[in-house]
Amino acid sequence: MAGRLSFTVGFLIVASVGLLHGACAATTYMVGDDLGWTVPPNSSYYEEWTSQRTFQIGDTFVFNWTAGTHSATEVSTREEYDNCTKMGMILMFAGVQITFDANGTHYFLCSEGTHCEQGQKMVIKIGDGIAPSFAAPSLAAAAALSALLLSTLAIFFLN
Ligand SMILES: [Cu+2]
Repeated sequence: MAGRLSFTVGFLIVASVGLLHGACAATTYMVGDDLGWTVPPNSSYYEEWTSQRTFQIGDTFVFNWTAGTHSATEVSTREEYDNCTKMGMILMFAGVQITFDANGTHYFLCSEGTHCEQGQKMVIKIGDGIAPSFAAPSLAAAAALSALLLSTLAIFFLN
């Protein structure tokens, strides 16, 4: 699989702006609960997991895996998600945490082997699932703040 990676490796701060939303009851979710982020026992497992929950701005998602190689890969479109397109922002560290600071719909899958095809994929809908049409001016400040707070993650991009 590594041969398909182009090592455009950047270090990016994954923003967590929970502090900016102090008034909200932000929740930290362990993706898949006890199962974690892995090839699920049935292909609709993560769909059911998300359908039982309502997510909001400031919520954090922890992608945990303890055995085997996985990734939390965010793809851009529903089509890519449906097709298990393994191209996008790949977070390869078990325990990676992602916090969303705006409404929107995010598509995650595992880019390893056929894990996605076996159901290791998940749609996270924040709020109404509709992203704001323009970036809020505060985002840069939020990112700067987060840089002070959070660890650095390597982000791999697939070609
Ligand atoms: Cu996987």
